Amino acid sequence: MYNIGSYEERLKDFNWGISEAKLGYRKGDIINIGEYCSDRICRQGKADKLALVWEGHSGEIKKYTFNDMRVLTNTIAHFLKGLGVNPGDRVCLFMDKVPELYFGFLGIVKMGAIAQPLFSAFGADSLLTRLEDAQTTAIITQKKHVGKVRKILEVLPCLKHVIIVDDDGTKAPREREIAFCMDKALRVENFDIYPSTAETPSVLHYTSGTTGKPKGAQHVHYSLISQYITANWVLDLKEDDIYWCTADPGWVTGTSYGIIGPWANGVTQCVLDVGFKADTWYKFIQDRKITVWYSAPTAIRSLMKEGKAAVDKFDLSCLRHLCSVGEPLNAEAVLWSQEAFGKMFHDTFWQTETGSMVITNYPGMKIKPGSMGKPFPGVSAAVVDMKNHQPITKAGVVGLIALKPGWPSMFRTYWNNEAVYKSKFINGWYICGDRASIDEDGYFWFVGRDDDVINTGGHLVGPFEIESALLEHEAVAESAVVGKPDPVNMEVVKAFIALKPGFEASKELDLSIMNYIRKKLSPLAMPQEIEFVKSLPKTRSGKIMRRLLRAKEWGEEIGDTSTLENDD
Ligand code: 6R9
Repeated sequence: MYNIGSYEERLKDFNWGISEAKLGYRKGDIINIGEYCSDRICRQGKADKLALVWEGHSGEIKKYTFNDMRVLTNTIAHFLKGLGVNPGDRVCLFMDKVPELYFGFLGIVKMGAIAQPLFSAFGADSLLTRLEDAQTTAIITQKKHVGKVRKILEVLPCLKHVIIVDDDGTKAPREREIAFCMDKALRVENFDIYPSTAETPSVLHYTSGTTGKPKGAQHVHYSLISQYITANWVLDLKEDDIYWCTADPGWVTGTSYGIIGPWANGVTQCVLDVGFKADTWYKFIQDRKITVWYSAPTAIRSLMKEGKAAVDKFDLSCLRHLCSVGEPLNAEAVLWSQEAFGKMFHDTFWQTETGSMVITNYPGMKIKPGSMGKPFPGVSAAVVDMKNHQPITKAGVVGLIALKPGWPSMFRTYWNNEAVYKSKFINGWYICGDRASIDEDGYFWFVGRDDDVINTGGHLVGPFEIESALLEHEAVAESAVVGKPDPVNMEVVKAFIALKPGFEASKELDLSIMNYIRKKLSPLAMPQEIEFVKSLPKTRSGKIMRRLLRAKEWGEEIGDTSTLENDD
C-alpha cells in the first residue's frame, strides 16, 4: 500500500493542514527544521535508529543514529553561537558530501542562522559572487577546498570565520580560520534551539538565470510542511525504508530531499561520497539494501549506457520505489528502468524556487513514460499562454508552466533582489520559466526552458556568468554561451568566441579558455566546445542573440530575425 493512497481521493480533500497535523504543528507554533529532523524523531522513540549511513572514497563507513545527529547538530549550533554567529546570519556550507555537510546544515538552522549551501566544485569566482551577494558571515569547509576561500578572503570583509572540519588544529591557524572536528568536539547534549516560526528564513540556495548574477532563492522554516508531505507521498518513505538521494546538498534536491524530507519522516538515509560509476552505484544499492532511490536523468542515462549486464551482476531486489528530478526524463529511460530494475522511475518536476516537488508521478498512478505527471495535491498548476498569461484549456497546446502561489515551500524572495522576484509573478501566477503542455488526462509534458539557462546534467548554468568570466580571458573580445544537445547530459555548454586582435584560434587556445573557466567557475560551466567566430549576431540594440546560435545547435527554425543587426 502506498502512503498517498488514491491520488484522486487526496485531491478532493487536500489542504496543507493535513501535513501540519501529521507534524503536530499549529499556526503560530515554533517550527525549526533542525529540531523537527532530529530532536522530534528522538522523542518518537527512534533515538537509536540509524539516521545516516555514510560511505567515503576508500570504502570507509560511518554510522550515526538520530540521537547522534541530534547531539552533533547541537554541537555545531553551539560552536557557531560561540563564535558570535547571530540568528539571521548566512553561514555557507562548502564541502564534499561528508557527514559534516549534512549535520552542519541542521546545526546552522538550529541556531537560527541561514544555511547557504554551495557546490564544492565551484571555483573561487563562483564562490565570491555568491558570498558577496549574501554577505556571508561564516563558511564551513574542508582542507581541500580552503585554498579557494583563501583567494577571496581579502575582498570579503564580511566573512569573519572560515571553519575547517578536517583540520587537526595543531598548526597555528591562519587569519580568520578555525579548526572544528565534529566527531571529536565535546558533545553538546542540550542546546537552546532558536525559536524560529513559520516565516523565519532557513535556507538560501543560489540558482542561475539568463541575465545578471546568480540569484539567492530564500526559503523559510515553514517549507518543512511541503517537504515532509511530498517525501511521504511521492517518495513514499516508510518506517523501514533505506533511502538514497544521489543529489549533492549544494543543490536544492540535496537539501529538500537529501536532508529535510527524509529525516523529518524519521527515515534512515545513506550517502555515497564518491563520483558516478555504475558498478560503485549498484554495489552501494546492494550492500546498503536501498529501498527508495531518488536520482536524475543524466545518471539514469549513464547507467543505461553501461547496459543491463552491469545491473545483473548485482542483487538489486531491495529496490522498491524509484524517482527522478532535474531534467526531462525521456520515455526510453523510463522503459529501460522497468526492464533493468523491474520498476519505472517516477519523474518529478520542481525548482530551487518551489522548494519541493510540484508536478509528479505518484506511486500507484499510471505512468505515461516521458510525462512529468500531475500537480501535487494543494498545488494549483497550469500552462498559460506565452503572451497573455491566461491558462490554456485546450489539451496539447504548449504554454508556460505556472503555479498559483501559496504552497508552503515557495521561495519568499530572491536575496537582495525583490524586483526580479516580483517579475516572476504575472496575472496572479508564479511563472516557472519552462514550457510544457497538458494532455486530455491532465498529465504535464515538458517541452523546454523558456530562457537561455543551460541545463547540463540536471545542473542549471547561467550563460551570463560564463560570458562575463570569458571576457576576463586575455584572448576573448566577446562571447555567447548556449546549450548544445548531448545524449547523456541533455545539454553541454558551448561558447562562441570572437578573439581580440593578435590572437589566433588554435587547439591550445581552446584548452586554455576551457581550463580558465573550469578553475574560475566550475567544471559544469566549462565549455565542452568552443567555436571561434568573427563576430556574434546581435540585435540592433546590441544584445547578443543567443537564441539564434542555440537554434543552429539544435537544428531548429531560427524564427524572427527582423531585429538582427548583422547576419554572420
Ligand atoms: C529541483 C531542481 C529547475 C529546472 C526547472 C526545469 C528543470 C527540473 C525537471 C526539469 C524537465 C523535470 N527540471 N525537473 N525539466 N523535467 N522533471 O532541479 O531545481 O536546479 O532549480 O532546476 O530544472 O527547467 O525549471 P533547479
